[in-house]
Amino acid sequence: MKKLMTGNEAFAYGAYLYGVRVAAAYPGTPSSEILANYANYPNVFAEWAPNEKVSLDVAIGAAYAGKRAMCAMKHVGMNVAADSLFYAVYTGLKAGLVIVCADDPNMHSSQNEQDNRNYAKFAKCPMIEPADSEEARQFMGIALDMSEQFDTPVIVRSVTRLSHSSTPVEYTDEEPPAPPEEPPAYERDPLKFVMVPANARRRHPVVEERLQQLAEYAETTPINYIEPGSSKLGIVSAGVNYHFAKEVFPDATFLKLGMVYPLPKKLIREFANQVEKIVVVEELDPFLEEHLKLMGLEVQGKDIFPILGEFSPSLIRSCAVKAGLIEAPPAPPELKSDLDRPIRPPMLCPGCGHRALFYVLREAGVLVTGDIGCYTLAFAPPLSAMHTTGCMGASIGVAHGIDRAGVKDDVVAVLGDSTFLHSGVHPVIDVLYNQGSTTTIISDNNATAMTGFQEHPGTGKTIQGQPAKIVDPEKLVRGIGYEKVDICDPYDIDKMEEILQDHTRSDEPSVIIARHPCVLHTREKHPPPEVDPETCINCGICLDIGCSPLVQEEDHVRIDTLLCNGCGLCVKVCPQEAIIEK
Ligand SMILES: Cc1ncc(C[n+]2csc(CCOP(=O)(O)OP(=O)(O)O)c2C)c(N)n1
Repeated sequence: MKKLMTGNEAFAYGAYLYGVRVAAAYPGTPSSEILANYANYPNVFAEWAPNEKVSLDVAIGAAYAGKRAMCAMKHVGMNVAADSLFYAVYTGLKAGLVIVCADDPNMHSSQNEQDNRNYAKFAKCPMIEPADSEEARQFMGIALDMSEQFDTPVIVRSVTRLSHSSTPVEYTDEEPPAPPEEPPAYERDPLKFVMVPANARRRHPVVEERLQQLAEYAETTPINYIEPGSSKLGIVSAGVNYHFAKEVFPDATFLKLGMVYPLPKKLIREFANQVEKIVVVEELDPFLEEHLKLMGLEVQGKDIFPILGEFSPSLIRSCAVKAGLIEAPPAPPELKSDLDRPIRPPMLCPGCGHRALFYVLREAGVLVTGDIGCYTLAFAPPLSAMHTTGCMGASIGVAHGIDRAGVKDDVVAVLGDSTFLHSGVHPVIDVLYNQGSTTTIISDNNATAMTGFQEHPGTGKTIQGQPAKIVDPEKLVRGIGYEKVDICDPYDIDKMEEILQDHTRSDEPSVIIARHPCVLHTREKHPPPEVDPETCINCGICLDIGCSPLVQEEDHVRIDTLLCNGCGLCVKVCPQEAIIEK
């Protein structure tokens, strides 16, 4: 039977269907739902790891032990996991290992739009790229078989459009066939699995030979194929862009590449011989285009289509018309453009603890090196209270660097609880060890809120909702050696201000845990306060906390009671006492 599934649901289903029994991930849009869905299948082990590198090591360990394994991550997660990817390519495994990695063209929810196909070439690791949910299911099986046949991890690439769109998938309710028998005990094989230089030197030629063999495999695998059409135009494409390009060039000859690394040179030449003109339709980098050009083929690609952002059939069509590849289609019916829609910038939720913290930080005038999570929204006006943000875990090192550069401002690093456990622990060690004085503020809402409330080592629950040991950030930093540690609910503004002043004036490295549970998670709500229009002098100070229920009327501020969470922050900041708690 057929079932409508998102790409992420299909990756999870394919993993289960083809015998993955251990999987680990750290959440990140657009990949988070892969592990969340996989964890619902029976007789599997699934875990949220504190970061992507750990998740990959866990999956590698399972594959060393002879169990098919998966890990999943967003594209920037691969930067964190890369060290492990590179060694696993050298060691190989005992059972299939698939890394599902989801790129985010157009940066719908990311700090960059890196093209992770480059990782395949860089790490010398095969990569396949499904075009829809059914292929996402099937390619999981193909990747696991390929992994075992060639003794290598295999990367399965997704993009936001595939991960989050639904298309039909061949589905059965029956239990999948049992995975291959497990080895009775761990087979020790240090020559293969201990990557000291002497062993690694022996493994490198294996990696190079394997790549040759994979290139041969790419010639005959059914996931790479030529779709005959007009000889006037040949389109090379992979992934979701194959479907987009089919809409725009229905008559062209297509080279559909399911395997994007290594590439099938003979098949490419066979295709090139059948067509007069070759055009590569690919998002982001000219990855396929450069490979084809290196083969000496005359190819068009990035001279027609942008190197930035996400493609769509309409974008491909308009570029193709401009390049004279197709006639301009009849004008489509008038649609309202994006520009006609009211612009609604993302905002912290009413009642969010991050808002109270950043209000205090802004009022104190400190320099804030930020991190990635819901709280990053504090950079935007009217809060305007975050001054750097790079990648997860960067806040603390950057603050320490600014401090060591001799800057006189008070500098604090702010990061969330999930981010702290992902990549904040090593930088707090660095500050302590190198006698820095940086104040690190963990804005602890007891959730990985930004990506959908996934559990993490601090929440006390596993992915299955089972109770787990709580990794307490306070105990952790005290255990490392921090002596100046305070915990405060940021809604206690006076106390928060006092602690902040005490920490920033001190030369000691320190940690403040600003703890207020995420209100979307706890669903806690209080009666909304009321504005007394007679007392309100319309000074706008309350509006500067950037809380959406506060609405500017002609001569006073009004509170939208439907949106208000009743947190009372506006009551505290109003100098006129015109906002009254009920
Ligand atoms: C390397 C990497 N992995 C994953 C993500 C996706 N991501 C961004 S922030 C974040 C965690 C947010 O949780 P937390 O730090 O607790 O802040 P909150 O959103 O709860 O305020 C995640 C998983 C990312 N941007 N980079």
